Amino acid sequence: MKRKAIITGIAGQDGAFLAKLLIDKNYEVIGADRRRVDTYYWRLRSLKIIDKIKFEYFDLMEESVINNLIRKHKPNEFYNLAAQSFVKASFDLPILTANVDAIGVLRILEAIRMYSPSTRFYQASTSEMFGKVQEIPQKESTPFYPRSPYGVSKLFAHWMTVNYRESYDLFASSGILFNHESEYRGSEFVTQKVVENAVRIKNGSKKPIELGNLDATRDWGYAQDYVEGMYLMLQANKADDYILATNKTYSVRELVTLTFKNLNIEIKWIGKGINEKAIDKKNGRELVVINENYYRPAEVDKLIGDYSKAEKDLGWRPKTSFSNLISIMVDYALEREKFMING
Ligand code: NAP
Ligand code: G4F
Repeated sequence: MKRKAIITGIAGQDGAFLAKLLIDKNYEVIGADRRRVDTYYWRLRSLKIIDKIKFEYFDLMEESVINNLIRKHKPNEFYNLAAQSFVKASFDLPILTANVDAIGVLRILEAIRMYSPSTRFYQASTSEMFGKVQEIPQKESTPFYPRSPYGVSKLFAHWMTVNYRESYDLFASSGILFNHESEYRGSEFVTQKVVENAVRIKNGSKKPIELGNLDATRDWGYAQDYVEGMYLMLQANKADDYILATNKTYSVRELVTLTFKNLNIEIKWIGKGINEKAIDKKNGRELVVINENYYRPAEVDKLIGDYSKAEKDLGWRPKTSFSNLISIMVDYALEREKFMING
């Protein structure tokens, strides 16, 4: 018998990589999502797995759909990757974010408890829950201090996952994942925004990249490595919470410098605060300027994760360095731009 897994958010970055991993392991994969548009599935198409997935309509706001989905399939594993995942947007959409990212997860846990208590559940928790960090590096035992409606909502979902594990003996694990990026990252996140716009500049665009806080530092890994960790969490002997991270951190400024270096453009930083900018060392052209609209009402300044528990219990460790990650993203963006220009 094939094992069956439901993946919510299957059309997103992690959903696509996880679906590929499970299909390669001969799982029956049910993709739970809320649209039926060709362009929506570009990641699944690019990975050549779209024909191997069965799709079901799903929205984290829609309780009856969640109940029916779990009652119908009673999957071996349920990976909840769906979320309003953009931190900046959560300041403008706090109620929607809480409804989707917090209560939505409770809807799934309740459905599993009622209709399929042997289903193993994975919750996509986040380093954003550490927010104003109380310890460096952050471990599973580090106290949380979220700094955005997104972080607060995810923290509710995290504790609900722990609570259902302890109260009802569900196999419910929470993966506290630090930032992970890839060629499939959404364009609103800073790595992809920098990579795509730097490639356009390389190809002749005169428009400088507008960014917010350059001082924020993130522990950036490669998404393909991280979905392996999700899978391992649900194969373990017992459910638990695990950090997946690289234990290295870089600033947004360093991200920009490295991206342009990959495109053979050497940059120089000049000015301070909102007047800081990056210029091309060769000709003085402006490449990056600050736009205050990209600042957040409250910021998470320094994220760096300790993944030693995942390494010890699951045998997981990150395989891709930050510089390899940026090379992968730049190469893919260059190819895509070529395709867009030449057809
Ligand atoms: P992503 O690319 O933004 O994918 C999120 C998916 O969730 C999208 O397919 C989105 O569909 C779907 N979604 C949004 N609202 C929904 C709703 N109400 N009902 C059903 N589906 C909905 O995110 P990702 O980077 O793959 O991240 C996967 C998960 O890990 C998310 O929960 C995220 O919060 C969490 N996480 C990510 C990172 C990271 O660095 N990538 C780190 C820690 C945790 P639409 O396109 O229709 O909106
Ligand atoms: O790329 P970001 O938008 O990612 P952020 O906020 O760290 O959230 C991502 O990682 C979380 C894990 O920690 C996930 F839970 C979440 O779902 C998402 O995947 O921003 C990274 C940093 C921030 O400090 C931001 O202020 O980059 C800074 N930044 C500076 N200028 C910018 C920009 N971020 C964006 N998106 N756009 C800018 O122009």
